[in-house]
Amino acid sequence: MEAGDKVTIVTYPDEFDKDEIVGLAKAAGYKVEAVLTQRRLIKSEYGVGVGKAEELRELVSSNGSKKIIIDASMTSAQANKLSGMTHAEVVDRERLILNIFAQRANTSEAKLQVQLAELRYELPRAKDAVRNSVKGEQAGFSGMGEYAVDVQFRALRRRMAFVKEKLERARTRRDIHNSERRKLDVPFVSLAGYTSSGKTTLFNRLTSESKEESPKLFTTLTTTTRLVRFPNSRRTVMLSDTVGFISRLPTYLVESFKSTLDELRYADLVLLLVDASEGLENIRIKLESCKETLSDLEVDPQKILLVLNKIDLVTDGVQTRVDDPLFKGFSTARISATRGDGMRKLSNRILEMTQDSAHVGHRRV
Ligand SMILES: Nc1nc2c(ncn2[C@@H]2O[C@H](COP(=O)(O)OP(=O)(O)OP(=O)(O)O)[C@@H](O)[C@H]2O)c(=O)[nH]1
Ligand SMILES: [Mg+2]
Repeated sequence: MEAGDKVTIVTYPDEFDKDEIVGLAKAAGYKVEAVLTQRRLIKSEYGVGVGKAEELRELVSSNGSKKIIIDASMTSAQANKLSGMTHAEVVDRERLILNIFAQRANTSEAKLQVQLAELRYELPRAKDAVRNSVKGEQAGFSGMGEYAVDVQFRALRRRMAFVKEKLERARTRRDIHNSERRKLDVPFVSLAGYTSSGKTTLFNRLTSESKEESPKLFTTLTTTTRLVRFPNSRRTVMLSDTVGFISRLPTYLVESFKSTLDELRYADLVLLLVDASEGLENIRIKLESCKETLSDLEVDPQKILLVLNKIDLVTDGVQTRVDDPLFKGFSTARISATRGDGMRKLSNRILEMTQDSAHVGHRRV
């Protein structure tokens, strides 16, 4: 994928969706030329309606877009048809997220996880191609015969088994590593939250690390774990920073990153970060999506501390915001990870909430 490519986006007529898909396109390094909206995506032959497909053809030829991003999951047949009509490459939401992950993966485990996700993306599309080639339509792998498509499909399956095995080995290594660390009798605290909520910024502040923080979505892909020492306390905790969440993330992508996200499942405490400076509607959508992912991972809600971050940007009364019914039922703390507001209170809450899992005296650190 060439960074800097001009793209035209089609998304739903909704501010949240629009901002998010533009953010994703920018995170992939594209230059967004135009954003069109449509109430329904992926229903028809071209994904978008015929009228919209014609409008797109005109638009991309005049604004020079090399790619069209469709904010939904398309079949390969739809993508091929739309691409044929508009002479631009068609990238669906899943493919876009995969592209970002592929660019960011910088450890061997993350690379394997991305490979697995890519294979999971390709497989149903290869199945489609087999089905269509049987029907004589041959969408997907254009020009291939039934036999060739079948060979391709089998190759994908074999490759998938191979990647899974390698990941399994990486996971075993991680498990051994984790159980070694567990012997230290130090509580495990994991950062979680929507992408760009400030997890790495808080991690860096608590651990004096300098991992990359950026307004781009999905800056962090691999898990980093460090020991945190608190001033005025003899206790320490292990803190992990990991991949962020996003709404409408296909399950197989979450699945592919399971070993990374497993940190959350075994954590004694999860710090769920929320960007409190956004509009309440955005906060609600993102919080719901985080809650869903955490419950998929079977994280006990009792172990969650909701951390309202970026309060330095909140202008309309921090207290009213904190008291919003949205956050009811959660233990909350408010901070500014960049300015350092609320850090002492946060540290105390972390110590309080991990007290039972700490074994002061047995500590060997
Ligand atoms: N104003 C303000 N900006 C913040 C604060 N915390 C983080 N940011 C900014 O928010 C952006 C995202 O921060 P990151 O720490 O990279 O967010 P993340 O949650 O690790 O994001 P991913 O790794 O992409 O999931 C960066 O530009 C930070 O500088 C804060 O308390 N106040
Ligand atoms: Mg990060």
